[in-house]
Amino acid sequence: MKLYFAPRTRAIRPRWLLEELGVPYELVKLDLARQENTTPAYLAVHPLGELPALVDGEVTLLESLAICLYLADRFPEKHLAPPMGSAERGPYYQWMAFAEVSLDPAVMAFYASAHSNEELAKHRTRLTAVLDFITAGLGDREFLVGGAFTAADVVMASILHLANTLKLLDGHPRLVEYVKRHTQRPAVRKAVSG
Ligand SMILES: N[C@@H](CCC(=O)N[C@@H](CS)C(=O)NCC(=O)O)C(=O)O
Repeated sequence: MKLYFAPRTRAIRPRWLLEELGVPYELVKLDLARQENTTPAYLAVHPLGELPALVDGEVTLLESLAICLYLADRFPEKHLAPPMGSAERGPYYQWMAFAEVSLDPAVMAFYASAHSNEELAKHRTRLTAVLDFITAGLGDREFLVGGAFTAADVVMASILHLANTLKLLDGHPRLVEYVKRHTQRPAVRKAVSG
């Protein structure tokens, strides 16, 4: 299995998950500053020249969320996804999708973009509603789904970590705790190294 990767990108999410799974994989590092993601060789893997991409035998996969869903199911014995058809499978899909489709854009609205005060207030209202929903969903639990760490925590904590770095989690102390707890995992240290 080959993961195309660059530091400080969404490729950290599948790399973190691969480290949690503890399965062998080849890390192919691309230097974005040197535009190694626009070579014909990489464009043959990912036509948009974006990271991450995963190649697993005959399967080439794009989109960090799809790669995380695929990897967690690919190794069911590692228990990083609730069993297919179980009651926890629904909330697992919900949190995976909510993190990517609702939280990520609400955070990215504050990342390196210029907005009028009016736009900023709109983005802030939206982000607060999104963060309130996650806080309520998490309740007093350590993990998003059931009583165990899953790939949903990898995706959610990765995005919340960026939000925390941008100081967007003030007022959501439970989420700050959640990010701190999960980003201290040994797999994260490996995923962000080198
Ligand atoms: N929705 C895609 C987004 C992929 C994406 O935009 N990746 C960025 C890094 S986070 C990238 O490769 N940008 C290319 C560049 O900066 O030149 C995913 O989650 O995989």
